[in-house]
Amino acid sequence: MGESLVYKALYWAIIGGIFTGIYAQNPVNSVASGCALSFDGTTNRVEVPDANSLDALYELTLECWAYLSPTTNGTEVLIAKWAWCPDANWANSGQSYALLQENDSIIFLINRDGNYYHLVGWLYAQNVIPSPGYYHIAATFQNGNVAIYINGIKAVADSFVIDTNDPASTFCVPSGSCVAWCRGNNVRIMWCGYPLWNYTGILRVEKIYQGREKLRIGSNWKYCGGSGISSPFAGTIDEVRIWNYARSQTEIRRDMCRRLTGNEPGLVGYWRFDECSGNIAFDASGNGNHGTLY
Ligand SMILES: [Ca+2]
Repeated sequence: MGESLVYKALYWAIIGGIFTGIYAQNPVNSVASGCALSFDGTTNRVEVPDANSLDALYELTLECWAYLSPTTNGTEVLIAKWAWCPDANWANSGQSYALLQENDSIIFLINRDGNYYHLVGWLYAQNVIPSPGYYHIAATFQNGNVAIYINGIKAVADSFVIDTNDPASTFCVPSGSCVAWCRGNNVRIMWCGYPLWNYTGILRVEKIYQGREKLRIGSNWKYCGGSGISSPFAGTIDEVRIWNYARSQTEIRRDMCRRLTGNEPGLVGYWRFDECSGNIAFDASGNGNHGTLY
């Protein structure tokens, strides 16, 4: 899509006081949120260059506010450091972590090995977007223990450890070159290009690949058959925060309805989207992870 300054100016949506509704539910330090970013579901996205500060290894928390509707156009990306398909040079790409929406579900992905779907843990929080509205979404990872919080309440918690010999585990996705083992409806570990259906033992995604892919908000990038947008988000996103440790529910609830100073320990990326114009989303964490709007 061609872009113009006018287009970029219109790209910002003024959303005053979006935390008001949640305030009644979670009365903790609520403040007006300033501006938010409105994504068109086609090409809009924020791209942040890869940086060591955005690499997680054993712990991570992703957070944002978003206006979500229970019906999506397939999978839509909230936050992703992820390329669906390998490019010509894996050194500049890879899959690390992603937070997605798919209809009324939120999905948290961690890739242990970085290459195309090589041992990816999926955590599903299902039926958590019952109606259109603003939601606070948080996902935490700690040595394979994972959780998703909706509006500060833990919606699902599990681990990316599946014992294929456990009767509770099932071989669940025999599709194409990608296969997966599942435990219940909430956890899946997937591998592409490997006969996982023959695997017996323990599958474990206990750490995160430190890839060289950009961080993107509102889309990830695909290299399948060339460059292009994959899984673009339609809706509004605000207050994106990335932490280098797994935050507790207490911490998530304490801070979800207030502006951070940016100096909080472990905060490695913090985008308030309060510039309200222009094409740069500044990182308020002090790590210089500024994003560009497209
Ligand atoms: Ca904001």
